[in-house]
Amino acid sequence: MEPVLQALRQSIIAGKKAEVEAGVHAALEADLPIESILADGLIGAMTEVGQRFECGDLYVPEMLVAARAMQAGLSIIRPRLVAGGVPMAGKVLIGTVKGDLHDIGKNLVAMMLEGAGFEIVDLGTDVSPQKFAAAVLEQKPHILAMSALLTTTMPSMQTTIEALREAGVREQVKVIIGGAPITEGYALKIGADGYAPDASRAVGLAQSMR
Ligand code: B1M
Repeated sequence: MEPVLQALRQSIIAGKKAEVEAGVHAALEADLPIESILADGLIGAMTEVGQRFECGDLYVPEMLVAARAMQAGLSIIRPRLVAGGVPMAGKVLIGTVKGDLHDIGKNLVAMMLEGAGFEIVDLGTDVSPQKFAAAVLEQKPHILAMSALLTTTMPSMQTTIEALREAGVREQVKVIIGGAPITEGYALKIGADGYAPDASRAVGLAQSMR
């Protein structure tokens, strides 16, 4: 890996926001591909943070500081991720499910979809099934995209699909899901219309639903 990306990773893991911002600018000035800055630098750092957390080498506060530093880096490349989209590919309502505060992956998916020309309505994190259903009624999106990062919160995706049925709007919207613990099999099991393992494949999936 390029030394500039190695350094960027270390700055994220150490939670040094100013260093991360400088590192992203340095990577852009070195003309490194945006995909590599994202995958090897930013996302790679969060994978390492997760591994260190599992080993007991890092704790929640450090994980939070690393996440903030990562988001600062992400916001610098945001204009490049969202540039050049064809407007109005469709409307996507997106959110992280109830009880779940992880939003980096969800934000990335939203940015990439926006870059592909989708109009985004972001409900944020900790979104209850009732709130998702009410927003589908009100916003009339083509697609509802849900994110979950915890095995304990993923069942809320199924509850949300049930809430859509109860509100009589299940047939009006395609439901797509993703997040680290989610699989294709889980999507099938709960009656979602599709699953994407990462942000770029979420774009392809959303495009295939229009
Ligand atoms: Co949390 N956390 N966390 N955490 N955290 C994980 C998820 C964990 C795997 C860490 C670990 O143990 N290795 C673990 C979950 C274990 C499990 O459920 N099996 C965990 C835990 C346990 C917890 C707490 C319970 C810790 C505690 O308090 N004891 C707690 C829960 C809080 C809550 O939500 N109620 C907690 C808290 C936090 C922080 C707040 C400190 C922070 C989040 C900050 C934030 O998001 N603003 C945090 C972080 C940073 C992580 C890790 C380290 C990194 C997550 C991340 O941002 N990854 C994570 C470990 C890991 O995932 N390796 C971990 C980068 C991001 C780009 O990837 O989100 O996977 P990801 O998104 C990808 C794909 O999944 C996909 O595309 C994205 C881009 O390619 N995708 C979609 C995501 N959503 C999609 C939706 C789609 C399609 C694709 O729709 C169609």
